[in-house]
Amino acid sequence: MKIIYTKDHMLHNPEWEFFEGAKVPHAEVPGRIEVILKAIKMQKGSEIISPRNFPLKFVAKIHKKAYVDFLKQKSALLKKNALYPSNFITDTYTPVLKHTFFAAVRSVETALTGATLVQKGERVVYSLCRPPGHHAEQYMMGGYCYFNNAAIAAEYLSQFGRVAILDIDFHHGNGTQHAFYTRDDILYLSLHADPKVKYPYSSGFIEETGEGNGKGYTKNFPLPLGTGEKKYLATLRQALKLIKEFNPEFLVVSVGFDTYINDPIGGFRLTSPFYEVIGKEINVLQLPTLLIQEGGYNVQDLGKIAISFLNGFVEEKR
Ligand code: Q9C
Ligand code: ZN
Repeated sequence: MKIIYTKDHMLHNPEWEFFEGAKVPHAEVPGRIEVILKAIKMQKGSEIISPRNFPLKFVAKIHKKAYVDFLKQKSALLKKNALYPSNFITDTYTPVLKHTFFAAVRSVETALTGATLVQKGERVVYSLCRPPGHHAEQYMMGGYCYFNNAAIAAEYLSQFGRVAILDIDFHHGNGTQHAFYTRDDILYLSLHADPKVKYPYSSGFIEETGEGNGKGYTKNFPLPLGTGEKKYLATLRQALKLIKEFNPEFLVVSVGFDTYINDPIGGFRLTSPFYEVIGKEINVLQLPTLLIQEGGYNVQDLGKIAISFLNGFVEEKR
């Protein structure tokens, strides 16, 4: 499998976030991607590719220019300390640092490089994006996300055919949902923790199903805290059935490993071997598939979780 990766993500290195009034160590750390990369390198059969450069016009398809310019200027102004701007930001978890803009652009390029390979006929590509993207709105950063990598990749692929997005991060992908809320050529399906109790709180409810032309092309599957593998699998199968019916040209998966039983900020009960089951279920569709890294914060276990997930996409020899 082709893996898209750049060490440039490490330049974005937030130390703290503010959670319910307390200053706590930041969960979205460079080690997350480094651990996954290390585990992949220990396996045979993967090819690590650096992302190439893309013009900012691809970012501008999803994000407002004023926001893109703001992030660029703020990043450039900073020396060492992190900043929580009072504008263009949804929460207190998503600081701007000196290299945040650069790292966020490279993360988008990691997704877009994967998208071009899938478009050219690669069956499955894994883009090791960091910072993550699915909470980023057209004019706002939030939830550790700055630019919406999955939405930008899906928008790119939609030039060539219909796209389904399956979001299996623990949190609802509010930014991705909103990017395509009125469109019928991009299906957005998300399995996530009940937003009544978990981030992003304000969206991801079952009643949100799209608007205008997009009516029926968004579907949310909120799940209670403590959800285990049996219920998760049954729900995943419902989502996959809808993707099959939609019959897309491409599949983009927002991959979060914060559904893991020992994730420090999650609340589901999935074990590492179960990620292979998830991978296998998705792979049954046999669609040109772009895997985009989103969350997952148990740095110690991310390597084995990712390998388990990728094993689901390995074709059995017959
Ligand atoms: N200190 C993604 O998984 N709330 N973002 C965390 C814990 C914010 C998660 C509070 C969660 C955002 C991409
Ligand atoms: Zn998440």
